[in-house]
Amino acid sequence: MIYAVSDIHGCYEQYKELLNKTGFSGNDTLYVLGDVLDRGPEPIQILADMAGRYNVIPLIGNHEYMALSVLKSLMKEITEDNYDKVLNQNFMKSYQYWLSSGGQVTLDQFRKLNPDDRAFLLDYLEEFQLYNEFTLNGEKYVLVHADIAGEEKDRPLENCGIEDLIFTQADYSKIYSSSYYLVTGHTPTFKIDMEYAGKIYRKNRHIAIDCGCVWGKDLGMYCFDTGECIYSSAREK
Ligand SMILES: [Mn+2]
Repeated sequence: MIYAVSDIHGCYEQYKELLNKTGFSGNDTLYVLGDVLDRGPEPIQILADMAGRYNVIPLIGNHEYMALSVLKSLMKEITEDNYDKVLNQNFMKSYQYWLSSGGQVTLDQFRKLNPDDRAFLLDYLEEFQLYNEFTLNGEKYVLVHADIAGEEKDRPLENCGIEDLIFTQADYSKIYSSSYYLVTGHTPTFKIDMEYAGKIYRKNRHIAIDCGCVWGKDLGMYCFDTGECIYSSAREK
C-alpha cells in the first residue's frame, strides 16, 4: 500500500500509532510531506525513526528548511576568526524566526545527540525531496508540502523554486489540473474549511492531509490504494 502523512510536528506517539494501525511493513511506502520537526514533543525521535526505514520517502517542509539552515551553521566550530561570518545578521534572523516558529524543542533535542548522530540526521534532512509524483491505478498524484507555482499552476514542477512549494498556501477552492490530484500538508484542514476540522480534505482534486495534530486534533494518514483515511485516536484537548 502507498500512504501519505504530513505535519507530524513532533507527535511521535501519534505517528507510531498510525504505523501500527495500518500494519505498515516493508512492502508499503509512506510519503512524509514535511514539517516533521518543531512545535510538538518528540521531533528528533520521529526523524531518527524515518531515517531507519528505506520505504519512507521524506519531502521537505518549511520547518525542515528553517532548521537546516540554522543547524548547519551551528555545527561549525565558532572561533574568534569566523565569529562574524558564521553568526552574521542573516543567521540571527533565521535563528530568531525558527525559534518563534516552534524550533526550540528541535534545537534542544538536537543538542543532546552525539556529534555522529547530529551529522547523520543533518545529512538525512538534506536528502528530503522538494516534491514527488506517482501514478497508481491510472490516477496521477503530485505530492508537495504546501503548494505549487504561485499563480502559474500549469508551470512544470521542475521549474518551481523552493519558495513556490513550501511556504505558500494552496487554493483549495480551485481545481489546479484535471490530470492529477495535488496532495499537500502545511495548511491544517480546519483552516481550509471548518467542516473538515481534524479530517483529511478531499475536494477539487486536492487531498489536504494536515489534520492539525499539533493543534490538538488527530494525525491523519491517507491510503492511496483504498482511498481510506486513517486517524490517530482522539486526544485530550
Ligand atoms: Mn508547513
